[in-house]
Amino acid sequence: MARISEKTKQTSREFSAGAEDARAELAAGLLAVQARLSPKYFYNGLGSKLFEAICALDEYYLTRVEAGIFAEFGAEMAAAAGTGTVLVDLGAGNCAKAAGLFGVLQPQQYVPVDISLGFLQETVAALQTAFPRIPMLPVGMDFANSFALPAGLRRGKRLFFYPGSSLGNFTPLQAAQFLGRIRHAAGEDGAILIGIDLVKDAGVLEAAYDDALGVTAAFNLNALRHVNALLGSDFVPRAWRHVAIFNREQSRIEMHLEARMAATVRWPGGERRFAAGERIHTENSYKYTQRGFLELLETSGFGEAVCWTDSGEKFLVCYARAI
Ligand code: AVI
Repeated sequence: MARISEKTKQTSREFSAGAEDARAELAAGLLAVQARLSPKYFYNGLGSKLFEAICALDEYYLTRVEAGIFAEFGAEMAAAAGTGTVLVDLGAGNCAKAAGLFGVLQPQQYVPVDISLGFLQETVAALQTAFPRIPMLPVGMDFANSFALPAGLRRGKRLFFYPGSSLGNFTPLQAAQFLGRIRHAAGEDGAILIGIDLVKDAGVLEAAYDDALGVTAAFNLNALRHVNALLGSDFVPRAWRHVAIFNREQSRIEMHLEARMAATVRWPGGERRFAAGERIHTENSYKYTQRGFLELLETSGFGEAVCWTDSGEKFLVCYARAI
C-alpha cells in the first residue's frame, strides 16, 4: 500500500477545509434575506471560457477600449513608470495584457499572480520562450483578501499592474482597502498601473452586461452549475433568468439571477424557497468618474497620477506612485 506523507495529509486536510469553508459561505449567501453569491463562483472551467468570450463581444467594450489605450499610450506609460521595474501582474490570467507592454516597459522581472497556479505555470512556460531575457516568477494566490509577495522578488521599483476594471468588482470601501494593501506591498518607491471603467449612458452599460448572444447570461447562469457541484444543491439553471441593471445611485452594474417561477432549492443540510421573481445578487461592477477614481487612489496612498482615456472617454488607465 502506498504511504501518504504528512505533507500530503496536511494538504488534503487544508483542501477539504477549504471546500468546507466554501460550502459554509455559499449556504450563508443563499440563506441571506437578500440571497447572494460571490462573483468568484463564475470562474469554473466553463465560466473562465465564457468570460473570455465576453471579452470578445461587441457590446463588452471594456477589453477592446482598454487595449486601444495601451496601444496608443504604452510609450507614455513607460515614460511615467520607467523601465526595469519588477512588474507584478494581479489577476494575470493568460498574461496577454502585460506581455503586450513588455516591449515598452522592459521589466527586470515579471511576477504574474493568479488564483490558479497550474494554469499560470503553463502560460508562463510559453511566455518565457518568447521573452527569454525577462525572469518570471508565477505566484498562485487569492489576493483579494490577503496579500503576501514571495521571497524571490528582485530588488528595485515595484510596478503593480491591475487592468480590466477588476477593481470595479469590489465595493468602494473594499477597493480602498485592497489598494491600501497594494500600497503597503509596493513600498516607498512603488507604483500602480490600473484600468477602470467609467460611468456612462445606462443603455451602453446594460448592453455590455446583457449582450444579444446571451453569453453574459450563460456566464451568470453557469454559476448555478458551479454551486451545484460545490454545495450539492439542485439548482435548475433553466428556471432562472439573467438580469443586469445599472444602479445609478450606487454607480454600479448589478447582475442578478431571477427565479422564473417559485422553486425550492435543496442542498445537504439546508434549503431555501424562492418566490417567482425573487433574485440572487451575483455581481456588482462599479463605474467611476475620473475625479472619483483619483480620489480613491489618493485615499489609498497613491498620488501624482497620470491618466489616459479613449476618444469616447469610456475607459480610464492611470499610473500613480506611492505617496
Ligand atoms: C472581471 N470583471 C472586471 C468583469 C466586469 O466587467 O465586471 C466581470 C464581468 N461580469 C460580467 N461581464 C463581465
